Amino acid sequence: MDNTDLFICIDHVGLAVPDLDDAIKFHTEVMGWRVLHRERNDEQGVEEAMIGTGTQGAENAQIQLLAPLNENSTIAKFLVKNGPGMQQLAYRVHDVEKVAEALNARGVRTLYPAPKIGTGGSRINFCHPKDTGGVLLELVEPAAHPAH
Ligand code: MC0
Repeated sequence: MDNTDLFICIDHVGLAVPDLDDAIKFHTEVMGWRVLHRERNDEQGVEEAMIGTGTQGAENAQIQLLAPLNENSTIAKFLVKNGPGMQQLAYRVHDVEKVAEALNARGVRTLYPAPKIGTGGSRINFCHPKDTGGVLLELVEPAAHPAH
């Protein structure tokens, strides 16, 4: 299996931010992007917004702004340790279980035994940053009919 069987494209780059509204203000008013989607994910402990132009092709990567919902959130811990900045790189995949299995067989640990729910009803897992050269790599299988 080569990587074209595993990955479709870069889905998004996730940025840890202390305050979602402040970050949206910067990325829209200063950088000129638009908010494409916003949601709260209690299981992941985040309030998030997807940022982009809205006119791109479906395979153009978006920017994901991730703010912590509470101090136990992985994003809160990341902010304490590193400050605001790039927290994750997300690869879009056809089949998250198949990709996790293939990567596990190549010695890359995934964080969850089964996929969890991510942005817009997607199915997600993560590769441990210690196995990927220091990058928290998310695997995203988009929902067939994304939730808005
Ligand atoms: C931790 N490390 C990282 C890292 N987080 N390295 C690169 N990028 C990151 N984001 C490194 C630390 O520097 C440390 O290395 C080692 O990993 C252990 O870190 P820790 O500070 O002790 O933290 P842990 O072990 O408690 O948690 C790290 C872990 C966690 C990756 C397991 O962040 C996690 O479960 N992440 C996946 C879930 C997530 O990120 N959810 C928020 C986004 P040293 O060398 O110091 O030992 S939700 C999302 O993304 C959803 C909504 C979506 O897109 O659909």
